Amino acid sequence: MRKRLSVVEYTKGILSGDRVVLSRAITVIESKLDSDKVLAKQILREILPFSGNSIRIGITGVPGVGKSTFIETFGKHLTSLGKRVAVLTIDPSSKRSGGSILGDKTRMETLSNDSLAYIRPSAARLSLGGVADNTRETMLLCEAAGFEVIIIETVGVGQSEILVHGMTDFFLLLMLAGAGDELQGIKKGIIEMADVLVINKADGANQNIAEEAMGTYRNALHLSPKSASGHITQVVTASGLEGKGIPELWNMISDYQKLTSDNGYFIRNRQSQNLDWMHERIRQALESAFYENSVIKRSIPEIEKLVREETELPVVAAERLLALFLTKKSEEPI
Ligand SMILES: Nc1nc2c(ncn2[C@@H]2O[C@H](COP(=O)(O)OP(=O)(O)OP(=O)(O)O)[C@@H](O)[C@H]2O)c(=O)[nH]1
Ligand SMILES: [Mg+2]
Repeated sequence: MRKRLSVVEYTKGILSGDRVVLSRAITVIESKLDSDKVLAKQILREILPFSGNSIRIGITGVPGVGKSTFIETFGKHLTSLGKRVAVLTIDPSSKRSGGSILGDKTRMETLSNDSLAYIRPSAARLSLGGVADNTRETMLLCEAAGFEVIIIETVGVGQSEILVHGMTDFFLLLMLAGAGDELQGIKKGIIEMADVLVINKADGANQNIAEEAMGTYRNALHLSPKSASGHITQVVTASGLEGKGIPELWNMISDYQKLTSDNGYFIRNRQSQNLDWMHERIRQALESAFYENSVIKRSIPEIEKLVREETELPVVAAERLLALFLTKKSEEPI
């Protein structure tokens, strides 16, 4: 294990924008060692007053939709405006292979060589919930290090986009124009979460069907209720490859930031995201305390048997186990 710095060294390094120290602090956050968990909390507590000063943008879309290419172009546009940009990824497939992460790094080569940009893929081999916790904390460190735009990328194939939506201010869904039913393949809930639908790869021979798809989605969204933010979901076309539509998207996001700051939604949303995060942590901790409790571990097979055989109602069985947990917990370390 690489030598750890002191809390003061991490804090100073991060606040001065030292990206080597930032990376090392993120490694502490991602570590599973108990000593690192303590250290991570200390660092986070120190930098917390300096965090939050950014716009957090979630970007999702199915594999191959062009996320990496888009983020590279979008990120370059932002750095050309003098903005400091951090790109974090939540990769539900990172358990499968480290290869996709490497691939992403190389694809975002121009951006990763930009002195105003910082790219950090998520640590592999963690549960999705664990990765999400790390990403939230990493985001706070990046903000304290002076990054003004935080982009969180995830592949839209499961739960991860819901997690990303729950930790960002603005949610961008990249889509492809396809033949046939334009709405197929994308979960309805995800479309409803989006602040903007971007029909990507609107270039070359694709341009026309992208415009058509835009019209179809605009019609489909026509009846959607207005979001609590006061912003109306937009549908646009773009090309990450050619840079089309990119400056317009950034303008839209800036307008959104202004609108929601003025009407109070921006801060309210962040407050409720923080509360959700806390309650989620409580749920996770209670659940693992329950299932790791030795009394529960011993009793579960027997009670499960009763439920399987229908000699006990599932609800009653659950209550029995919970009662066991609550009465025995003082005797058992949890
Ligand atoms: N024509 C066109 N092709 C694009 C565009 N953006 C990306 N591509 C191509 O689409 C393919 C996938 O692009 P990526 O940026 O890697 O897509 P991704 O969504 O990050 O893919 P995963 O990381 O696998 O989920 C590559 O071959 C790109 O060159 C675009 O705007 N126009
Ligand atoms: Mg990618």
